[in-house]
Amino acid sequence: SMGINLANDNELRALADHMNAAGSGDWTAIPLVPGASAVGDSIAVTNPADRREVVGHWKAADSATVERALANAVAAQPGWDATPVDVRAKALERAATLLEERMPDFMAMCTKEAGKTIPDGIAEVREAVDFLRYYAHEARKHFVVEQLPGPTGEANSLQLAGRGVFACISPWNFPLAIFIGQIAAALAAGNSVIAKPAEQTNLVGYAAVKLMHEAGVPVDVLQFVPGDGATVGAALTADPRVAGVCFTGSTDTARLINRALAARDAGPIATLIAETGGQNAMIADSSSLPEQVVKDAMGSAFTSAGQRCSAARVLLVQEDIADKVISMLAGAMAELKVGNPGLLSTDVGPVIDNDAKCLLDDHATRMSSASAKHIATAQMDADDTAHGNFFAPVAWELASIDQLTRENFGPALHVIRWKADELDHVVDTINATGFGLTLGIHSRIDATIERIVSRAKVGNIYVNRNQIGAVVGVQPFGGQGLSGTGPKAGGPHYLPRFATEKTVTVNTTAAGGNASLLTLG
Ligand code: UN1
Repeated sequence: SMGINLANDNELRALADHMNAAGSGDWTAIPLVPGASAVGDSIAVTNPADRREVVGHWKAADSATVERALANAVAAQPGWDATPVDVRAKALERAATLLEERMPDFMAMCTKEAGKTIPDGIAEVREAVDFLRYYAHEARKHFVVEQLPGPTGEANSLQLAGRGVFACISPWNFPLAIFIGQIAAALAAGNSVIAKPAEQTNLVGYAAVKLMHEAGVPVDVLQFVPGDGATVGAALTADPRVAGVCFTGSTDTARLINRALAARDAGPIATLIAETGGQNAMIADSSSLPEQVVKDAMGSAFTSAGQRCSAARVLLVQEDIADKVISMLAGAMAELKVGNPGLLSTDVGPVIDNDAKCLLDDHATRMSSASAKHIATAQMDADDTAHGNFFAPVAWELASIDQLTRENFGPALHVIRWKADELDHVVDTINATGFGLTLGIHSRIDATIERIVSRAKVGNIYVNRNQIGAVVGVQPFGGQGLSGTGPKAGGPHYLPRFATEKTVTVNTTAAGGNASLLTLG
């Protein structure tokens, strides 16, 4: 087993039992749009670990519902923007407390709808809570009138306000954490929000929005519009009433959204905040510890079944230690437990759906015809995995990172050897992928670490540890190039991007007349 170290095993077991009992599997999700009339057909949601199990149902928003949501959001936004920042922040903090109280229920939903393991479910709820508290804190910091220096006879100040209506379009791989994180940031900044979850995870999204309402966010200020990208997503991004889009997902979809925003011929120039894909590498030199390299590479590649944009896809090992690392990797992969994500003993659960599995199967086929050398495939118990979307963790050895032509979103790791004089070249080949999200470095030579850090064009660098699981407020997360627009989620520059800025300059001399009596702040 990959080694889940929690302080108290009994507590964890109790949480797991409670979680599995809570998962009654009768959840529903419908649009949450005040004043909208009937919605369409009921669509079944099945458990990714066992497609025979229906865990709930959802109904998509039709175009009239989207139109109603837009009208509601436009009408509600000025009032929310005028609400004191402390009131907005307190609503987020109440939501954080409610989420903590209901952790087992949300974990159960994450497991049943998204195939999350128990440790992943805990991390998911924890991260959502952290986002709520962090953006509440950041809002209180940023949404004050800031006095700026100026010449005598003049008073200058700067203040932030919401942009208007934000569309938050979020991914299935963090159906609670990223979903809530986007919404919390947009709301904290004084925007009204129309939230569209990934189609695979409407149930978690619906429950999260209900909880936000319960915490005090008005129902017109945060609306929920489930549906597919081609209808709901396209309607939102084309509409001039949407001032900004916050998106996490594939690079291709981000381009699609960007084109839709650019094609508008009315309304404001819309803001796009996008967090997208990666081709993330871990570099290990001959001074690194093979045991630690293998542990951290596996943790980064296979946790969450590799379904993180931060996940390691490529392990670049200096040739002196490559044979040792590869044989230890094969040995450790033989110990992985793949199967039911609701069991504490499971390391790797299913991938999200059959399409995801097919893409990974295609990749495996391409790897075998591309003269990749197979290193290892984890064992799967045939009975445990027969009815789910399971893809066994796999590792291949490649000659070059150029053999990876797309992001493979699952538990697939690729190992490449490099020679002592190739360090700069290795970093250049990683940069040449165009992605720039996470990078792992394993070395005990400071000069080597510094050389890689300065040359790499990536957003998050992790040294001598794993390269996933960025902590909100501590490790601001986000990349560059094909990996996203920035600013980093969970970082100090994130909230201002959701806001407009207003500078006020007042003549405070006698000639300024009454204006000099204005109180600024
Ligand atoms: C994503 O996978 O879409 O650091 C991004 C991490 C997470 C990654 C989130 N914050 O692993």
